[in-house]
Amino acid sequence: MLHSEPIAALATAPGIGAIAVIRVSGDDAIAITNRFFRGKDLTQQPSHTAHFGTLRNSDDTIIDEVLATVFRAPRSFTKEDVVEISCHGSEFIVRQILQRLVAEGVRLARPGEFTQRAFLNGQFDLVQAEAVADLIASDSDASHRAALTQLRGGFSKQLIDLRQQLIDFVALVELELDFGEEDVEFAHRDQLRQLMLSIRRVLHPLIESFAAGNVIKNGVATVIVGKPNAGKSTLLNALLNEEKAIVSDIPGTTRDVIEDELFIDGIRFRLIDTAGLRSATDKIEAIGIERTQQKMRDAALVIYLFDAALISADEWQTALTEVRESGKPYLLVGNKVDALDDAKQRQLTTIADEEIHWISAAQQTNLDALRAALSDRVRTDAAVQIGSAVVTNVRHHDHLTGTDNALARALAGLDAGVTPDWLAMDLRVALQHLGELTGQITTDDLLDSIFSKFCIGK
Ligand SMILES: Nc1nc2c(ncn2[C@@H]2O[C@H](COP(=O)(O)OP(=O)(O)OP(=O)(O)O)[C@@H](O)[C@H]2O)c(=O)[nH]1
Ligand SMILES: [Mg+2]
Repeated sequence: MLHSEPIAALATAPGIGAIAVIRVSGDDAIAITNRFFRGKDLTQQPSHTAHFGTLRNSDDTIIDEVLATVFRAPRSFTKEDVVEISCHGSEFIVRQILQRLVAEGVRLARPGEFTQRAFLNGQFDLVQAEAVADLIASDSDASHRAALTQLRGGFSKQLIDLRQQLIDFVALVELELDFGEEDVEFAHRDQLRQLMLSIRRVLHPLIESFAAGNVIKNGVATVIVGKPNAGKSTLLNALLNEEKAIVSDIPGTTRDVIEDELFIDGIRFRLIDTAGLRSATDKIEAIGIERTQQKMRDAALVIYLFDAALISADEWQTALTEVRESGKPYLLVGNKVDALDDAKQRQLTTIADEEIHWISAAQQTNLDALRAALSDRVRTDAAVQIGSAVVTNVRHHDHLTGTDNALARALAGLDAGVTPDWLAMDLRVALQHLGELTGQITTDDLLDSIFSKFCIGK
C-alpha cells in the first residue's frame, strides 16, 4: 500500500443525534487515535473489534465516552487502517474530537475522499464507487435497488471481462501493423466479429435502460392536463392527501404550475398540476397555459382529465385527437362520475374505444385503481425490470453509447475489409470508453468531478 496521509470526517449526518460516528483512515490512524484514547491500547487490538474508552483533551480532561472500532488494512472500506469513533451525537463533541485529531496531524477529509481511496485501492470499480453515492441518495424502493445492483458489481464486472478480451485482440491487430506489407492476419477476423457482437449485445439493454433509469432516479414527470374546472387541482390534492392547490368552481383557478412528489409501489412520481387549457382570458392565464404546454412536452406521462358530466360528444372527439397527437404516453381519466349517468359514460367509452379510468376526485372514488394504473404504466415499460442492471448515470450512458458507436464502426470496417490500422483505431476508441466507464482508465479531473459530488465523510 502506498503512503496515505491520515484523514478524518464525521460519517453520520451533521446535527444532533443519539450517536455520531467519526471516521479516521490512513497511515497511523490507529496509533494517532490511541494517543488520546484511554482504555485498551488500540494499537494492539485485532481488526474488526470495538473498544469502550474515553477521549481526552490535551490537559487530560474527558471529551466524551466513546466506542472505537478498529479495522486493519486491507480489511476496511478504504483498505487502509481505519478507526471509527462512535461518540455522543453532539456537534460540540464532534468538533472537539475532530480538532483533537487535526492537532495530532490528521487532515479533514474532502467530500467523497474515503470512497475515492477505496476505489484507488481497488476495493471496487468506478461504477460501483458511484453507486455508493446513489445508494446514500436513494429514497425509493426502485432507486435503492438500482443502486444496490450496481454496488454489487452490476454490469461493470461483465464489461471489464469483455474489455480484456478486446484488448487481447487489439494487441494482435496492432502486431499485424508491424508486418506492414506482408498481409498477415494474427487476429482471427471471425472471432473478433463475434466478440464485438457479443459486447454490443451486453451494451444495448444497458443503453436502453437509461430512460427507465432516469425515471427511477428523478421520478416520473406526470402532468395532469385538461380543460378549466375539470377537477385537476382536486385530483392532485386527493392523490397527495393534502390541500396543496386551490380548488374553486371558477374556471381558470390554477394559473401556475404546482408540483409535488408521490410514491406508488416504490416508484416516485412527480405529479404536476397545471393551468386549464383554453383560449386565455388574460395575460397571466396565457403565461400559465404556455407553461402547461411546456410541462406537457417535458412530461413522461400525461393524465388527461375531463369533466365527464359536462363534456359533449364533439368536444370529447376533439380532445381525444389532441391527446393522441401529443405523442406522449397518456391515461384518459373521466372525472365527476358522481354527477354522471350510465348512458353518458357508455357513449364516451364508445367514442374513445380505449380504456377510460372513471373517478370522482371530489369524493375520492376509484383513486386506488388510478394509482394502480399509474404504477402499471411505468412497470410495463420493459426496461424497468427492477432487479436487472439499470443505468441511471449520464456518464455511464455516454460511455456505453460511445463504445457501441465505435464497435459499430469497427464492424462496418471489418465488412468493408479496411486495413488493420483503421480497425485498430476504432477498437482503441471503444477500449477508451469502456476503460473510462469502469475506471480502469482515469484522470485526476474525472475523479475529482465524480467524488466531489459525494458528501463529506463518505
Ligand atoms: N361533482 C364533482 N365535482 C368536482 C369533482 N372534482 C372536482 N369538482 C369540482 O369542480 C370544480 C373545479 O375543480 P378544480 O379542481 O379547481 O378544477 P381544475 O381543473 O383545477 O380547474 P382550473 O384550475 O380552473 O383549470 C370545483 O368546484 C370542484 O369542487 C368531482 O369528482 N365531482
Ligand atoms: Mg386547478
